[in-house]
Parts: sequence; C-alpha cells; structure tokens
Amino acid sequence: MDSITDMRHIVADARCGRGPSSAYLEKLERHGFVVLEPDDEGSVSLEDLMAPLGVPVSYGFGTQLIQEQRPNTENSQFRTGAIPMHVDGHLNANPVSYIGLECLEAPYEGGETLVANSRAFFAMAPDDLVETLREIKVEYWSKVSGFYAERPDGNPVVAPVQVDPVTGEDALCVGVDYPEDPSRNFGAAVVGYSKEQNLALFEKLADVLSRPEVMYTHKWRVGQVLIMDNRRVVHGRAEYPVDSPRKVLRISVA
Ligand SMILES: O=C(O)CCC(=O)C(=O)O
Repeated sequence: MDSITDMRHIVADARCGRGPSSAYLEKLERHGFVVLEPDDEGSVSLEDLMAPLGVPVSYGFGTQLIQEQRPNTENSQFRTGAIPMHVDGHLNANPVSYIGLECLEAPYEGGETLVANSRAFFAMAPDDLVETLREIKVEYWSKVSGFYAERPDGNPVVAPVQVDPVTGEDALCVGVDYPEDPSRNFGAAVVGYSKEQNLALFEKLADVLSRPEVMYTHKWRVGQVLIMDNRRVVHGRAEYPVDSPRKVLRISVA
C-alpha cells in the first residue's frame, strides 16, 4: 500500500479552509472526501459549498436533514448507536452523488463520522473477498417510514463493486448489515445467501473497512464541514453517549 492509497497519509492533504477561496473542490476530486475548517476569511454556507456539486436531493423529509437525537424515534439515524458502513441513496428514489455534513454541535465523546476509501479498501482486501464481491448482488430494504422518498421499483438489488466515475477504478458500493442490529433503519442481504453466509461476508467486509489504512475517523468540531463523494467512499458513524449533544446538518446533492 502506498501513500496515495493509505488513508493515514491521505487525511493530511484532504483538508482546507472553508472560506471563499477554498480549494475544496480540487481536494474532493483528488481524494473522494475533504474536511473544511472554519476560516478567518469567513465561512461559506453548506448550501453554497454543495451548489457546484449538484442539485439538492429530496428525501421524505426534504433536502436538508438535521441529524440529532430525537425522542421515540423508529429511525436509527436519530439514535446514538453506531451506524454501520454504507453508501447513501440505495433506498431513496433519488440517487446521491455527494454528501455534505456540517457540525452545529459537537459530541464531547464519540459520534465520529467514519470514512472508508474504496481505493484503500481494494488495496487491502484479500483476493478471495474481492472475487466474491464481484460475483454477488445485495438486496436492501427499508425498516422506517417517511424518511426515504419511496422508490417506485421495489427493493434495490445492487452489485457491490461499481466503477469510480472519476478514475474508472473499482468502487465499493455497499451497505453493511453488521453487526446485526434489528433496530437499524435498513436491512441488507446477499441474494441467495443463508443468514450465516451473509453475516460471515459482512463481518469480513466490516473488518477490512475498519482498518486504519482504509478508514478515517473524523472527530467533529463545531464549524467543520465534511464532504464525501458517495460513489468513491463508504461512510458510517461511531456511537456516542445519550447525554452528549451532537447536531449535524446534512445536504446531499446529485
Ligand atoms: O451522522 C453521521 O455522521 C453520518 C450519518 C450517516 O451515516 C448518514 O447520513 O448516512
């Protein structure tokens, strides 16, 4: 694994200011994600930062989501538990190209956003895992109502290896249902696999995705923005304490 592939090296360059002359678009294209820090020059709004990347994507809630704890929710997005690694948009009628997150309130502990790079994943993953991924398809289903804009064509069935639109390389396009969590807001299963085969595959995937060479763990500070190319990185969230604040604004575009 070289320094262009290893996330531990990439993160240093995948950062810039959030002011009007920010180089974020170039860094996003280079790395598939970028972290923008509050800037003395002034901070461009998340809406304006996302505008050159596409048109806001509509979900059941509209185009802007406040991610925070909500009482009595059925949706794991609004609880404090971990969210396993996934790409966005499988269950939404409208696909997602880029995801922008802005920290409005930072957790005092945990709640990091996890970003795993496809290029690093394919450099690290054992050959037999990659071979398997090329042969299978994964079905996804929603367990919540009102969150996604409902797809007219039923549950999506998606090949986990796709083509990176920027580099033409392999891109991992998957949602991991591991560890098994019945209260998660979506389910995923490999078509034709038994429950045991499914868990074994997701465990292997989750293991490679969580290696430090593959995954960047972003600890939030208020005013930071993280933009991810949903076609080039997989993301998730670490759990955080129920008595901790955490408020993140999300705008996705396509
Ligand atoms: O809250 C986060 O950091 C990410 C949440 C997430 O996984 C998502 O918005 O799809």
